Amino acid sequence: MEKSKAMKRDSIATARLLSEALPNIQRHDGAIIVIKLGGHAMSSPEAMKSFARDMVMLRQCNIKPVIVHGGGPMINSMLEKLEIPTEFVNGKRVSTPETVDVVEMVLSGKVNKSIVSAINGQGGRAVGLSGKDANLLVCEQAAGDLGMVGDPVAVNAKVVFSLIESGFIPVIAPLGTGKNGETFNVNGDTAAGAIAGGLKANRLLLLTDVSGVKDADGDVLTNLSAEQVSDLTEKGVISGGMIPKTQTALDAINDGVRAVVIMDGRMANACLLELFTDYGAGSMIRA
Ligand code: X2W
Repeated sequence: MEKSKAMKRDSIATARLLSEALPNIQRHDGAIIVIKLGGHAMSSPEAMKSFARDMVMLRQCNIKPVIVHGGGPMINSMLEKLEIPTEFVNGKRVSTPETVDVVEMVLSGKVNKSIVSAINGQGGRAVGLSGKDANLLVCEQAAGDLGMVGDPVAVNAKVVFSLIESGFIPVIAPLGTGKNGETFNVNGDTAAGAIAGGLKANRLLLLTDVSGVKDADGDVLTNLSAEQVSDLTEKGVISGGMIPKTQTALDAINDGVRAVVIMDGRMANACLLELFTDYGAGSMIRA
């Protein structure tokens, strides 16, 4: 008896919650949302399951998620097993041809397919591909002595549009193709920004392991203009590992993405919180 009363209370609260989400669901109707899922945000099977459920929920509400993933920690552990040393310069992995082989094996093989399986396990229809498929992400060698690290120079988004239009959820590994057929290792944030720009996405969500862009007192700044981001970077308030993320955001906005959100992907239902509630999550950057 007591149990059924509690269940009734919970169900009434759930129904109210769903009803309250309607204006936000309508606001994003038909929107293309690019989501960067970093390797750190894939820490446990539970986190993956919850993320996958959120993606299926978005698609069910006629919002079109496009996932670009990382997998840095998984690449590290495979390189360690194979006793191949690795180092990062300014957040990018110095990549010999041997390293790129391992990166492709880990990202396109294991990581990409585990995200696809997680989404399909929740009733979604995900299709995995990499930036090499249909020349989605054409790259040039990045400046500096980084080896086979690529900077995107062109995005051929047609394959992604056709998957979206057929009702699929594209899951993209951050590899790129060179003009002479080379394989490039692309930083996951950079790839997500370029793809969001190529799709003219309504929003880019960068799921990270920090709560957002912080001011000098350490408080999260919830709304920022591109100009404020440049200003805070000049003043040194935005620094270190946040710079590649804010730079990705500025580049994406410059390419026509409407808004970029830098947020903590470790929070349960982070994407739903951002898109379906008035509270939102993390730091939103707009033109
Ligand atoms: C990255 C690609 C994976 C990635 C790497 O080799 O680690 C470069 O650094 P996270 O999990 O998003 O960090 N590529 C050039 O970005 O993974």
